[in-house]
Amino acid sequence: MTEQAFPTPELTEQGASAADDLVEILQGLNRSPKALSPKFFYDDRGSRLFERITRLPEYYLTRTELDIMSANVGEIAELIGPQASLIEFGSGSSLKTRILLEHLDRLAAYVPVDISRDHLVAAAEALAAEFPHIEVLPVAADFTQPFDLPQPKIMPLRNIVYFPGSTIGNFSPDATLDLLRVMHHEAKEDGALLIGVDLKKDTASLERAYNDSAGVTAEFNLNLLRRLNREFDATFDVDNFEHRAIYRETPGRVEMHLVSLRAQDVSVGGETIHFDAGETIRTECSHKYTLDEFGAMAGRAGFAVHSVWTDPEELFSVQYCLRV
Ligand code: SAH
Ligand code: AVI
Repeated sequence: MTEQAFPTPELTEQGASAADDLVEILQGLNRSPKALSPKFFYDDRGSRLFERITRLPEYYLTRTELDIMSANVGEIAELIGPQASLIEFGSGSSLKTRILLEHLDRLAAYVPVDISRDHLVAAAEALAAEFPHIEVLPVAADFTQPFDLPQPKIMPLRNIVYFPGSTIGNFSPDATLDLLRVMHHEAKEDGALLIGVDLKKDTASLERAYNDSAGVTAEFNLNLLRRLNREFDATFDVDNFEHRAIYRETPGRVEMHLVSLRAQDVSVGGETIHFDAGETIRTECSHKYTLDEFGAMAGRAGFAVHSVWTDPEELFSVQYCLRV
């Protein structure tokens, strides 16, 4: 095969403005109970902290999904077939994607979509250097908002939407359905979705995964306040808050909170926000599924689960879903 070297990846940028972000942040902090979208975790430092989380002994998700991908990539590549365009939502450092890029037959293009702009650019440049024969077309966008996909130079035979990491778990049931419908649309006719979904399990394992002994998840959570100080003119004293992660069996999700350790007033973008002692900001929900629950959700969005791969302990699943 002739190796074609593509130029340095050109970024397509479609992010919300800082002013829009501030409006959303203030809405979340004025709500009762207070809540912020987990998408605000991912500034450059947040993305780097997440990378450290993925290597923690307690955080079984990443290594289990990597093992599932490595064990089954031959079958996955067969199902995807030749000359597909691989569109990844929330690509981060594209770690798991490398397994696919090594095995997929004549990929038309790889389109990583992520809100963490600088981290995305660095990951896309590294991938383009490692895989010079694959066109890498990074898109910096909030994938919950409408965004356009760039046109690859090689016409894809089909679109494969890739959504690893169980990032789908970070959305409420309604938002999950909306997002799966966006993916259904982007997969187009004959397309498919390849998705990583974390599975329900005992409370102790789940709470350990989100309360690691080295305190990296706590710092990831608290970095949200540091980010608000850096970028949104906020005055959080980070020492006045602590990380909490608990699993709620109903509805089946790990919740991460930042707990105010005292009554305090904090200024954010010029507005005063009051915290009672013990009051929390919910910063993330990480929903866990049974295979049946996810299958039903995918079905409501117009997908049929074609193949499911899990690890021997059934901690995590990778699912290949066809458009119906
Ligand atoms: N796919 C990687 C990273 C998962 S971390 C893995 O499996 O390890 C979640 C990723 O989704 C981060 O890179 C974060 O920046 C991105 N992300 C979170 N919310 C997003 C949103 N609304 N729009 C675009 N990217 C988002
Ligand atoms: C990206 N997402 C799926 C991670 C999760 O497990 O919900 C983010 C994370 N939060 C704490 N640790 C990791």
